[in-house]
Amino acid sequence: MRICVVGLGYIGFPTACLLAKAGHEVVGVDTSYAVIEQLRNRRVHITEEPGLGEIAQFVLDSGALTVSQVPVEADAHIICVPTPLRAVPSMNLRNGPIAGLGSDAVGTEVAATREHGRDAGTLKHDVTRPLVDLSYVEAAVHSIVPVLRADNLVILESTVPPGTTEQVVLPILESNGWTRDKILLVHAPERVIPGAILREMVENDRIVGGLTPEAAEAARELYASFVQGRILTTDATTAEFVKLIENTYRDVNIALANELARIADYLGIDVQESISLANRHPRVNILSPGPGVGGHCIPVDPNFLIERAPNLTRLIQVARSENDAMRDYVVSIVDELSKKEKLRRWTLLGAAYKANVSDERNSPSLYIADRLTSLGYSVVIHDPFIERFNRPLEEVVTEADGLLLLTDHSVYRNLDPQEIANVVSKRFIVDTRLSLDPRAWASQGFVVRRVGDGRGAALVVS
Ligand code: SAJ
Repeated sequence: MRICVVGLGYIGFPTACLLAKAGHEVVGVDTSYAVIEQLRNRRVHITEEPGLGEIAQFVLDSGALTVSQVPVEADAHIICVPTPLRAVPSMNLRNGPIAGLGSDAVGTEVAATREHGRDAGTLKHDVTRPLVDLSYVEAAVHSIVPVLRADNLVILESTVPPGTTEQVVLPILESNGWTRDKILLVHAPERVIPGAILREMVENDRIVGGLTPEAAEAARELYASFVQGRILTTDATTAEFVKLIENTYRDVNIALANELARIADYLGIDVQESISLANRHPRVNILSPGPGVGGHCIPVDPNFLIERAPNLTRLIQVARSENDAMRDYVVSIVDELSKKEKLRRWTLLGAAYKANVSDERNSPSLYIADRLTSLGYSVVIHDPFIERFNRPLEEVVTEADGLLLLTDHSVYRNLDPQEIANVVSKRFIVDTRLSLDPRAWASQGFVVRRVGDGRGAALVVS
């Protein structure tokens, strides 16, 4: 089959590579001249996903994957472009749970701009623009129109609000003469986790939602060429909804863990121990607390549901607020400790939104750094995965009054507290991920504050 993959980002590029490896003739399309040039020169632009470099090199060298800045004629077109929010609404509990998406927003189109600094957390909206930015999807659909042929398969993989395939994509095709009986239109959401994209793309079950059963069946056959998991067919709007509820489920579950962390602090117990004991129950699986939820998916996708059904998403909105509020909770812990112990210089360990990736989109770390700076602290950020924060660790901790662990990169878990103790100015460490061994650090004279461990405000071993 000849397949055109539109959008060569974290989803489109691995998809194109796997399809090419499975024997298809694949043309990868991206509007970025830089990406296309790099790939034409056989240099892979996504470097950190395990296994991707090797497969990409193989399919580029063999010619199974070629690239182009514009779509070409093909049997199938797969659209994998971003669907960002115009800004991530920051729903701070202090501002009320719905912050700009309240009942007066029902039936209106809402857009958001997040304020920075002290007032971050309020959501200002411009009622003339939708919150979700579908312009990349629309542009991608328009871009394939000139090369469409009868019975082409058109698959939208981008995460979108329920109804988008039928109410946004189809009308663009219809206005160019491609009705649903002439084209096979499908939504097949990507569901892979950054850090294990390639493995999950092959092993995970796949949801395929067709505008017609024939369309779903055609897409099922295409994915079967590289997917080992089950391929389950449904209608397009259900597939859109399923993708959103998966990420919403995770957001709500993390919000519960974060709330439990604050309760545990208040009650003087250890949330980590409590969650791990509760999870021994066969039907309980609580996730882990942390400094908040980042990335381009989980803090974003629940808003697609909130926007469509503002009055029916109270729990989802409160969960978003809880997770955002966690960042301020961390700031208040650092501020309180600093005032008590006269600490001024903080080194933040980790800027990426989660362990062992270089992605800093919506990372709680950056918000926390911003807030601490605005409170007058001197802040240094370290992250071995992000070039501008990748300085020798010894250099960034030297003369720090306190260390704040925000991302649980493996390298931090393996730090030697004794070595760090020799270079810091004062020995204080706040662990927001509950990933360090508190006794090892305390034995080197550190005062250890674990967020969610209320057994004594801080652990000190003399
Ligand atoms: N986090 C916690 N506690 C946890 C788990 C995660 O605080 O117990 C935080 C992380 O630190 C991070 C954020 O949540 O800041 C999101 O990380 P993640 O690993 O939960 O998810 P993503 O955003 O990397 O990928 C998610 C995945 N969705 C689900 O697991 C339901 C992935 O499968 C999706 O394909 C991806 O979103 C996406 O593209 O939508």
